[in-house]
Amino acid sequence: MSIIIRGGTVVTADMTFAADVYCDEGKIVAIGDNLDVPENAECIDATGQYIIPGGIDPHTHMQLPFMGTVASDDFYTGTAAGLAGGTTTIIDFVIPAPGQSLIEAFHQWQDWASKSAADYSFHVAITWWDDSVYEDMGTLVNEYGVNSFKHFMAYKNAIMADDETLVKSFRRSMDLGAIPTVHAENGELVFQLQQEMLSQGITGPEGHPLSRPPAVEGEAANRAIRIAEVMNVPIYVVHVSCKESLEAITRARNEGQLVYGEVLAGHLLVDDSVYRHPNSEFAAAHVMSPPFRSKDHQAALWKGLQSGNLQTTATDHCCFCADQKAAGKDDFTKIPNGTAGVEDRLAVLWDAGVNTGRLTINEFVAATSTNAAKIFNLYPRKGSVSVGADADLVVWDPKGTRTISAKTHHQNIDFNIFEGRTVTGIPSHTISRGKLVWANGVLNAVRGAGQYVERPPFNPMFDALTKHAEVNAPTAVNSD
Ligand code: DUC
Ligand code: ZN
Ligand code: ZN
Ligand code: ZN
Repeated sequence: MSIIIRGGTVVTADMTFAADVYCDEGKIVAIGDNLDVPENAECIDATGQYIIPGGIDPHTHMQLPFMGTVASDDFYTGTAAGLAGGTTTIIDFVIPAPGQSLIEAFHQWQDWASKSAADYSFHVAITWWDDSVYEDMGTLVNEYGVNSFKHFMAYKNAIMADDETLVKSFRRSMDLGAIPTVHAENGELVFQLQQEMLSQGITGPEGHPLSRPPAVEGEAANRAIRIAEVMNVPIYVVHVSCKESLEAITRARNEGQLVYGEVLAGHLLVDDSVYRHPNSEFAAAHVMSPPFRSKDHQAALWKGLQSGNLQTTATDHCCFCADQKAAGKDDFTKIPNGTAGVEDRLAVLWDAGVNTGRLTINEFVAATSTNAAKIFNLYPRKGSVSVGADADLVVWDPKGTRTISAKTHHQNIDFNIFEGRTVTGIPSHTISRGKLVWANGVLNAVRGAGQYVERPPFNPMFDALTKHAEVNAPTAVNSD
């Protein structure tokens, strides 16, 4: 099947131009004026609309076994919802159970993800250290197309990586040409503060943000960034939610360190008043880590995105329904952490970013797709509108509107953190690997159509970094 998109304006991270785009066999094969294409090509009229690269959500957790339950959106329902919202690639996380081999866990996730409707790739979490982890990291990079490793600095007594694990895994990542990423929260502080809240009789969801204040995140972000500095490895900080961690990133970038930061659509748009809501089920539905923050932090995050100190946007899509959240009704530390958003990210960021003048349309494309493709080595196959790239495209209608609601969304969750928000700017069509899967409100996601995308290691970037370290090596001080 081939598709010709006519009459639209192509928008990439660095260019805006009128052109037709022709896709065949899952690839973009021609871009230009009045393209001559086979008569049987399906034609999409994009007059008055933009043609942008499909969104890449670099942070999702489909069907994650977590905190005694399993996330309710599986790889099919979750990726299908993503396609309805213009996201054509996700990077999810393999999180080995304690003691489970990384390779075995990777195969387990591959099996679960085989029903994906959109393309997917994996970060792999390093949650403890031993010789088998060292070996398996090499296998994952060299044979399985994994070039990023995740470290949870929170979740003590579960998946928390201690400093030894961070140091050794960062060094191993550098040697392999993979990038370490961190969930930055000091897990010991969270644990102690949780005990304090419970002992004071604070058992409801309002205890969640009190046990995870911004300093807890700032400490961990700064520690991870300093460890990366000493190990001379680039680092990516996931879900930056507050000024403290943004400041740690900004300082390091200003000193020439290769540090990247991700911000969630939820953290940009939802504030911490949700935890003071009189209905504790509503508050529990917003329990995620790091928690939603006050408006001054949100303003700082927008500036971080505008200035380029934060490069990517994600969702941390990890759905739990009300009956699952109820496991923590008498103890907030047992509420499964996570909120949804894979379907809504592009629209809410367009509405709150482009429509307000905070972001240009090109910056929007960079922040929702291209930058993630570059940082995780998917570019230009993903994140671009160029000949030879995968035909993952969105026809974006800047005038279309939608009122977001759990009643109409495609995500398998009974709640939406953006409930009632009316957005202007929506995908009219989504093309995934050359197939039209979303057209004017009709979803045609195909179970199993998504493919695993390998991400090779980053030799050029790491070679450059090694040279940079040599140039900057301290020289002997002459004593006279
Ligand atoms: N935070 C969440 O809210 N859910 C999944 C994992 C995480 O770090
Ligand atoms: Zn996290
Ligand atoms: Zn330097
Ligand atoms: Zn996460």
